[in-house]
Amino acid sequence: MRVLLVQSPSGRGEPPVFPLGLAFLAGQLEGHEVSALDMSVDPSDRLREAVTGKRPPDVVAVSLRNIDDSSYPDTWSYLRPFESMLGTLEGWDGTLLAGGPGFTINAPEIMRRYGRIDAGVAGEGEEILPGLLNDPSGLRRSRALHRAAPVDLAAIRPPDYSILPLGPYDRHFGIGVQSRRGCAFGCTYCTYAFLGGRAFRCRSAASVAADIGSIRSLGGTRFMFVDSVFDAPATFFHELIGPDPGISGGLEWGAWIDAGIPVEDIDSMAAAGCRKVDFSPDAITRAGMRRLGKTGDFRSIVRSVLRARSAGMDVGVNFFSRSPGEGFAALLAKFAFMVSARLLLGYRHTTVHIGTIRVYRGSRIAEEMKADGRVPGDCDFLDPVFLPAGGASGLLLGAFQALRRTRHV
Ligand code: B12
Repeated sequence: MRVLLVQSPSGRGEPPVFPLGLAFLAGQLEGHEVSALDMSVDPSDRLREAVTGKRPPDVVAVSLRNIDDSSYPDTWSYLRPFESMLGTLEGWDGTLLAGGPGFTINAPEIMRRYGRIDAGVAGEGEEILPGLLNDPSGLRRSRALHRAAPVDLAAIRPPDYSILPLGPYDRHFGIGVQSRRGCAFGCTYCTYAFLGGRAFRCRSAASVAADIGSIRSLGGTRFMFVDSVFDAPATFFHELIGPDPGISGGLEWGAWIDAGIPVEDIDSMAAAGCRKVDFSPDAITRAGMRRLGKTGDFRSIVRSVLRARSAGMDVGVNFFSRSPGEGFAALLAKFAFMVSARLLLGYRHTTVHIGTIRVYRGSRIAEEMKADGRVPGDCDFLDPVFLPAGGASGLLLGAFQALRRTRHV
């Protein structure tokens, strides 16, 4: 069977992200003739040529990674380029399968909106896809939405990083490595538990090290753990970064970590080659963090940021402009943190992002908003719903965004 794996286009010039989900799928497709295209990197002619050429694919398996960029107030929709990509497939008579994180969050609505999708998979595709490929013509126009259960990570084969050249991805974010799925933290706005389950499922440290070895042997120089919180669970974290076998094999890497991480663990990460850490406290007050379902406090953010910078890492910190239980004073504190951290700890090496909560289907906030009538009970959140800052906070944020736009022109 000829299978073409396609990452949906971003539709604008932004740094591309290696299609790790497709690499995992490719790893399971032994016996098939597999090729891949990333529409964010390859011009759309390549897809047209592939489907109109002498040996067109029997199946196109498209990964819809993003729905929108969750930016407020100027939101970029990735569905428009996705739709024009579907147009490119007109005239091709094969089976179109869709999946991916963006797809999974809003699978029923996306299936309804885009009639060209023959069948969709919400969830992890490794176990279900090989079976679906046994009878692709049976899937043609079936319009079936398959819900895939979380896979047994010990039973699947490793991702195939050779599906695409790594160069375009390596120089931006680095290549994605996944050491676990799911998330045991119950942050109210987040989709990760919806996508991967409410507990961490860990791969073996040896298979993670083998992935990093593959990246290195394919010429990659940097990687990034795509895991929700790299330092949890602690035993697995220590197994990964422990001195033996040593995780990075000389490559630089980055990860998201919890601000409550013991500081010695930050040092161990630096010793293991980590060059970038990101924190998402999201709120700045203890009460605000609890309302978002988070542990931690401001002191632990400061302590961890300082330690990471003194260990030589770049640091990113993410906040929301408005989060439940926080008002104007908290927003001022976030700006004060942004300015002081960047000026005192290195402007280029310390980034602080103040974003807006984009409410997703499957998150706890979405359910609360339906229950208390802030959105209609049948709201699917595919067209973006935000929790923007209002009043004085909204004005301050608007002024900051305007200033930033002038600086970027
Ligand atoms: C890591 C990550 C990043 C990293 C990527 C780093 C890297 N080097 O890879 C960074 C920080 C760069 C990033 C950026 C962005 N991200 Co991001 N990211 C993630 C995260 C946490 C993991 C993605 C991942 O690698 N998963 C691991 C792979 C193995 O899983 P997968 O892709 O889901 O694939 C599996 C299944 O989906 C399925 N599958 C996938 N494709 C297909 C196709 C078929 C046919 C089938 C059958 C199955 C199938 O099988 C695969 C294997 O199980 C997800 C959240 C999450 N938990 O998924 C958000 C997520 C994908 N990101 C999201 C967003 C919004 C963005 C940005 C737009 C943010 C921004 N404002 O800039 C950008 C877009 C960048 C771009 N050009 O695409 C959203 C997308 C949904 C949406 N809101 O539109 C997510 C879901 C987070 C969220 N808010 O809910 N991201």
